[in-house]
Amino acid sequence: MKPISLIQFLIEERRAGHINAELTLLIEVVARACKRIAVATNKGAIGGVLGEAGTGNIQGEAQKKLDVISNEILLEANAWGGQLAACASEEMEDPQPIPDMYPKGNHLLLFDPLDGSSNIDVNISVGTIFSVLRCPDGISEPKAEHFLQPGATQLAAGYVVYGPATVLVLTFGYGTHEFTLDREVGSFTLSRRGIRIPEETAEFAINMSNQRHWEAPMQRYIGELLAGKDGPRGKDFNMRWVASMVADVHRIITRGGVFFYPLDAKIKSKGGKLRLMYEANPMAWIVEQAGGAATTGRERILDLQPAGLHQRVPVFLGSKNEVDVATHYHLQADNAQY
Ligand code: AFP
Repeated sequence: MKPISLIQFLIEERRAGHINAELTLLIEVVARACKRIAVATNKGAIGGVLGEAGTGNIQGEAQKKLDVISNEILLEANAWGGQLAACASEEMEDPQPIPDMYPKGNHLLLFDPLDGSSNIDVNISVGTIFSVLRCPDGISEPKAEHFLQPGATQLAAGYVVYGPATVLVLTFGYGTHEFTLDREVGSFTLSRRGIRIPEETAEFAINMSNQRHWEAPMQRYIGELLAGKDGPRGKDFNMRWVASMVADVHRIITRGGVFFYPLDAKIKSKGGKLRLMYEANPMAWIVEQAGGAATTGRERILDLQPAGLHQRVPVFLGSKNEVDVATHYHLQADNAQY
């Protein structure tokens, strides 16, 4: 079968009325920027891109050099692209306006420029996560409040994994699709169309070192998985944890599984670990469009009304049946019907 390039796929989606011309170009610009980030990450130590940048971000985290480089690549590419009214990043406190010298568009772009950056120096897969929203009508200088739209209103969501292969996964609300970077040609090529996540799974991902801090329903749920076939679930479960959400989610998109970053006593005051606008929302939509589910343990993530640009939430996502069981245990504990 003749390979289908990303631009060909986007033009097909446009002809099908799933996306418009502006969104087609915007995704092309983001994909091109991610190709440049792939080149930078692949260089590793010989590119001088490893290690700390010596600066901190709005999350109070020490920035890695590649956090800063990836952020700048995405900002620069999208400044002149012409499709955006503004963008927002995990690495910046406030939204970034489009410089006046460039034409503006009516889209808002949010991104985590390099997810899993604590894994960079040890050469484990990292990635970029992005989400596209519509800029509210009549708003020429978008502020943070204009980005606070529920995940269900996203126009596009995607991530790129910089691993053994560089892979882009994308949704516009018409299924979830995967593209692999053909380094010889320099373009993303469709490698899987209409991905489906199996509803059943025997593989879970969670940072077990936080177990003592978890809520009781999470202790119960994971306890039952660990009890295996002799326990109430009657089957054995295996565990994986990469500590790069993009890599853990890509494994689930590829072979099923369930991923948790629950609320725990350590992060309760922050509302969770993962960021709603540029981690949870895009990943939730990608997973749902592939037949999976995504909740906070109590609510569907895509229905949440965001309260802040850098808001954190608990995340349960992946194979539907396991997300349902874990969510049911939390609501049961809260005496609410799921
Ligand atoms: P960094 O980007 O700071 O490495 O954080 C990665 C992340 O946001 C997400 O990708 C992982 O799932 C999660 O944090 C890992 O958290 P732990 O370090 O607590 O395992």
